[in-house]
Formats: sequence, C-alpha cells, structure tokens
Amino acid sequence: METSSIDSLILKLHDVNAVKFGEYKLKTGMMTPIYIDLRVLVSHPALMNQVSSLIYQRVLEEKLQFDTVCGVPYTALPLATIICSRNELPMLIRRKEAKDYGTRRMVEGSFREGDTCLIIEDTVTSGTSILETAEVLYKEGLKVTDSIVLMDREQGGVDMLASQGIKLHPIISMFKLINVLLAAERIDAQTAQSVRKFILDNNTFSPQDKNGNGVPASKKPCKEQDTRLSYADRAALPNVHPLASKLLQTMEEKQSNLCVSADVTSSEELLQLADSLGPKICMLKTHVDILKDYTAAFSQKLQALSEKHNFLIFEDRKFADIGNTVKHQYEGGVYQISSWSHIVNAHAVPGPGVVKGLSAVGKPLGRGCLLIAQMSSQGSLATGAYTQAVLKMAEEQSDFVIGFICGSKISKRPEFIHMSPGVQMQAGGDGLGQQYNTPDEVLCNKGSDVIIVGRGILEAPDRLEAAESYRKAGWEAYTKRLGQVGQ
Ligand code: 5BU
Repeated sequence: METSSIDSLILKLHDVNAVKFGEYKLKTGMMTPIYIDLRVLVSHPALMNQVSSLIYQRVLEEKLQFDTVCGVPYTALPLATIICSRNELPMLIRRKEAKDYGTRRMVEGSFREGDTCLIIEDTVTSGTSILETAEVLYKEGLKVTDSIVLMDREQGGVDMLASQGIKLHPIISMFKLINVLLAAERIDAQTAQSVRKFILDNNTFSPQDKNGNGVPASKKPCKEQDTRLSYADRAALPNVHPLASKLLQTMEEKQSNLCVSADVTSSEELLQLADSLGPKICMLKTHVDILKDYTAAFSQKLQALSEKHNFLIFEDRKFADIGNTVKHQYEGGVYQISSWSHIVNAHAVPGPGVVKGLSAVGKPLGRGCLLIAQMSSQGSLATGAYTQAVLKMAEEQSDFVIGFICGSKISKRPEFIHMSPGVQMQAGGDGLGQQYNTPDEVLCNKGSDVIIVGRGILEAPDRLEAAESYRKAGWEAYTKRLGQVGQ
C-alpha cells in the first residue's frame, strides 16, 4: 500500500474533524488527548470511496480468503456495503438487536454453515466491538479469521484479537497518524508526545504473565530511555553529516530502520532483491566480493535502484589497512567501491590513518563511513576500552564518520547513527559464531538506530513478507522508545 495515499487520507480525516485533539472522555470514562470519530465519513462521499478502496486493496495485498463480509455496525456498515457492491462480494448484516417478530435472526443475508466471514471495522481500541460481532457470527456457524480496520488506536486490539484467533490488519496506526500530522504541522511536538505517551500508558490488553513471558515484544517497556530525539529531529541537527541527515530523513519518510544485508552470490539475484525489497528498506548492505559475476554495469543498475526506491547503499567492506592502502582499495581495483557505495565501514585497528585514507577519497564524493565499534560475533575482541577508543576516533573525524557498527548505543551524540547486525526475530546463533538479538531488543533496549538483517529475510519462504515483518517490528520498537521518553 502506498504511503502517500495513506498520508493524504490522514490529512483529509483531520480536515473533516474525524480526528480531534484536546481532552475527550471515552465510553469507559477515561480521558484521552485524541478522539477519533469516523461517523462523519458518511457526509463525505469521496472520502468514503477512498477509505473503501484502501480497505479492499489491503484485502488483496494480504490475499485474504473469505466467503462473505460483515461490517461492524454502524460506522463500518456503509464501508462494507461500498466494498461489497463495487467488488461484487456477498455481504452480511449483523443486527444490533434481534427483531421481536418473524425470524429473530441476528445476521441477515444468506450463508452456509462453516463459511468464513471477513469483518470490517472503522476504529479499534481494545478490539471488543470486533469480538462482539465475531461472537454473533460464530453463533450462526460462521468462522472469522481476519478483520480489517481503518484506524488502530494501538491500545491492545491486535493482541487481544490474536489471542482469540482473529488476525487484525490495521490500515492506519496511531503512531503513523501522529507522525503524519506532526510532519504536516497540523499538531505540535508536545501534542504528539502526549498522544504517544497516552497510547503507550493505556494498553487495554493485559497479558496474564507478570514476568512478561508471552507478552508481545511490542508491549514490553524499553530499558533504554536515553534516545530523546526522533529520526526527523536528528536529521535537522546543525552538526549532522549531510549523508546521515539524508539517511535519517529516509528512515522517517519510509518508516523503516531496516537495512537488508543482501548476501547473495549472483548479481541478478541481488538486483531483484534490491528492486523488490527497495520500498521496505532505508539501506541495502552488500558484500560485493561474494558476487561471482560482478561487473561495472551491475553497480550502475544498483545505483539506479537506490534512486528509484530511495535507499542508501552500504558496502560492508570492513577496511582494515594503513591509510594509503585503503585509499586504493576504496577507489580502485575491480570494484571501485567509492563510485557507487554511499557508505562503507572500517575497523579501527590500524588507528586514525584508516579513516584519513578513506576520507581522502570519499569525502569529496559526499560519502560516509561507519566505524566498527563492536561486532555481533561471539568472542569478538571489539569490546570495552577498544570500543571507547573507536568512539573517540569517530568524534575526531566526524566530517567523514557518520556512525558505528555496534550492538548497542555507544555514543550520546545524536548526530551519530548506530547500526546493528546480528538481528533475527528469535534470539540465537548460527553455529559459526553469529549471535542474534530481536529487533525489539536492539532498538528498544539497546538503543541502536538501524537493524541489519540478512538470513532472517533471505532464508524466509517469502522474502518480501519477511522484510515487511522486520520493517514493522523495527518501526514499532523505535516508536515505542520515542513514546516512552519522559515517563
Ligand atoms: P545475517 O544473515 O543476518 O547473520 O547477516 C549479517 C550480515 O552482517 C553479514 O553480511 C555479516 O557479514 C554482517 N556483519 C555481522 O553479522 N556482524 C558484524 O559485526 C559486522 C557485520 Br561488522
């Protein structure tokens, strides 16, 4: 789903007062700084159509299988009607009260026992209204596996419904809504922050286990609370390196802190990966020397894809020689890395000369370098005093060093970007020394900025789907970290 169409919808919803900021009382008596009222949609036919199209697009994207559709009464009822009418899908109507004459049916329309019904809803907070509708459908012998909601207040609905066997597919999340309205200057930073805090403080789904076992990662609080600025704020800092600024802006725009490590051995496959995963990532990491068929034409095609999808290229070359040698290795040889890779990395072992040598080539081209301050592999020697010395080296050459490869945030300077390899959905290892942490652990608890994922995506049955899961997990961990600041 295109971000721009979601962004424009959010602005229109704000225009028609479907999203309001202030002090509002919810049904439960709780006060909220944001109120969402999509009942007004019926007065705006173009918006009704736009919302209906987005919902149907999501049905197609998720390849949802169902026999019939039901909108939760009342707001989602006309939306379901438009979707079903336009796409010739059978629909059911759930009654709020059983009529006291005739058939006493709670569900109108024809269906067979065992049919699957897709539920459509306008807003979800705790998920109870979807569950209520599902329960009425269950009584009639229908099955419910999926539900699409336009607006997810991110207060526990997804988890509550998942615990009941219903997968909720939200189109607009509360954090997305806030980010778009903030970027468009419809709300100020303080309002955005108070809404984020409210959402995180008021999760309606309380999992059973007090120790947090079984609690979805997205709901566990972050340990690290020292990262006060958003990527967008950091992109605008006066001393930020232009390349770091571009990366941070891209991350904010694409809502992605995912760098895919494209560790494949064929140029064709790498280009295909870059083209298909491009929209999901802020950066693509290469090991150009593992390609069996590198050509200069390949690097040109890769550059074109980086422009097409707006991601940066990072050649994970790990330079580690004296300045004079790395200069040649960076600029020349078969690969001519400096001509196509926006970012490279270097070990600090040789001392500051390695950065000086790289900088002599890369700085005039507007390139940047990451210093390897820590490694993800077991038994790495890059720890303690070494890591601290790397930090110092970076500070001394911050006109070319834009950040670090590290497992956790090591510098308090918000201009530096922290990028972490060794990330998979499950913590563990690969038997050859690699150690994995989860996106939530790396971004939320360890305070890093970018997750680097290779085999977690490359070895998945559907690489695009896996990349989207990592993008989403990474973005949720980051927004959680932001929202928690100041508690
Ligand atoms: P993986 O498949 O997600 O384990 O791939 C990780 C990638 O990151 C791989 O290309 C490594 O060469 C790279 N890497 C790393 O794993 N750990 C490090 O400390 C550094 C790079 Br530096």
